[in-house]
Amino acid sequence: MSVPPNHTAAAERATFQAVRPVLLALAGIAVFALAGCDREKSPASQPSSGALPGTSAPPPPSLSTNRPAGDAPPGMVWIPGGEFVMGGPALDSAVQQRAAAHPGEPVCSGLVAGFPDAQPAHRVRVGGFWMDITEVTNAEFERFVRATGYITIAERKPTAEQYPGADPEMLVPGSAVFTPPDEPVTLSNPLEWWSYVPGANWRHPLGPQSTIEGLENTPVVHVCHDDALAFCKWAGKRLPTEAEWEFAARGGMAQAEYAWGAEFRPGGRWMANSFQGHFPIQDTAEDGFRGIAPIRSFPPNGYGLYDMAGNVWEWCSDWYRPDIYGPRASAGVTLAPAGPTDSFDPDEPGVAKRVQRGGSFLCSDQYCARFRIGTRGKGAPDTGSTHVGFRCVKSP
Ligand SMILES: [Ca+2]
Ligand SMILES: [Cu+2]
Repeated sequence: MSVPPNHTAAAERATFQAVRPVLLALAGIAVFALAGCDREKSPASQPSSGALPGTSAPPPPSLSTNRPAGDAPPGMVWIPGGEFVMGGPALDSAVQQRAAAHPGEPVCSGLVAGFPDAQPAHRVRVGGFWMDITEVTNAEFERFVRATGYITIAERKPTAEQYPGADPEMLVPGSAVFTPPDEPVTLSNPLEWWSYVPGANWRHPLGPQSTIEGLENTPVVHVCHDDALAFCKWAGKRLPTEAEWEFAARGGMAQAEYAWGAEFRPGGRWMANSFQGHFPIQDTAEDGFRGIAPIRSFPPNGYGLYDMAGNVWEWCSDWYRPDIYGPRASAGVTLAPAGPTDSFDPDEPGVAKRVQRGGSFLCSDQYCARFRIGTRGKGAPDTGSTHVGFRCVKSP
C-alpha cells in the first residue's frame, strides 16, 4: 500500500508484507498478509523464487466466446470473453499534486507512482467462462466443509519442520487480523495494524470469541490460496486467471478507471466497500460498512458481478511477478495468459506469491487504492487474512 512520499530508502527496502512463515519466525510479532496493500517498487532486477510446487504447463487456452446453451450454473453468470486492454491504471494527477504540495501527508504511493506492476496497458484475449456472481460466502464455505471435512490452513497447527527457527509458542493455529491502533501511525509499518491472532480462522474471523453467526451471506475470509483450490475442486470449478478476472471486472467497459465507470462516486453514490477516514485508525464507514459487507450490498457491474472492487481481495490462479506486462505489450495480443511459471515479489524476495485482485474494505485513496481497476495484489499461497476471500469460475 502506501507510505509517505518522503519515506527513506531504508523504508523502501523494508518488508511490507510478512507472511505466515515470516510471521511465525518473528515470534510475538503480529503481522501481515497485506495482500497488495503495500507499496510497489519499480521492477528492477527480478530473480525468481525458484521451483514452485504445482506449476505445470497450462492446457492450451480456449478462446471460444460461445455461450453454452441452457441455464447458467447456479450462482454464476456468463462472461463472454473477447479482446480487451489489460492493466495500465491511470496516474491520478489530483493525488500527485496533493502529494507534491503536502510532502508529509500520507498518500497511496501506488497512485503517485502509477502502479508500476500493472503497467503498461496491453491487449489480451480471453475465452468465455462462467463466473460466480458473488464472492464465496460463509454459508457456501460451510457446505463445503460439512461435505468434505476440510480443515483450512489457519486451523492447522504449524509445525517446526514447516517453519524452522520459529518460536514454539508461535506455532499455534491462527491468522492475521486487522487490529487498528488507537493513535495515528506512520504508514510504513503494517505491523502497526495487523496481528497474528491465535484461533482466528474462517469460523472466527476476529479471533476465538468471534463468530460467523448472522454472517452467512458475508464473504468467507481467512481462506488461503490452498483452501480456495480445495473448495474449487469440490465445487467442480476453478480460480480465475488474472486476465479472466480483470476482463470480468471491467464489465464490458473499455479502460475505465473503476469497475463501474470513470467516477469513484457517480452521483455521490458509493459503488464499493472501501475505507473512509484516517487509515488505519478510524474507518468512518461513510459507505455504510466498517469492515466486511454482505454480498450484494453495492451495485453489480456491467456483467452482473458484485464486489469486483473492494470488500475482500480475491485469489487468482496466476503466480505473481511485477514485470510480466512489458513483454506482453510488445508481443501484440496475448492469448488467454495464465501467468508466469515462477514468482517474484521485490517486497519479499524468496516468498512465492499468487495474484489477488480487487482490493478490500481496507483500501482507501490514502493508503492502497487497489479498488482501482487494473491494479494488482499478491499473497503467499498459505496465507489468508481478515480481508482475503475468493470467487470461482468454470470453463464451458
Ligand atoms: Ca467501508
Ligand atoms: Cu488495499
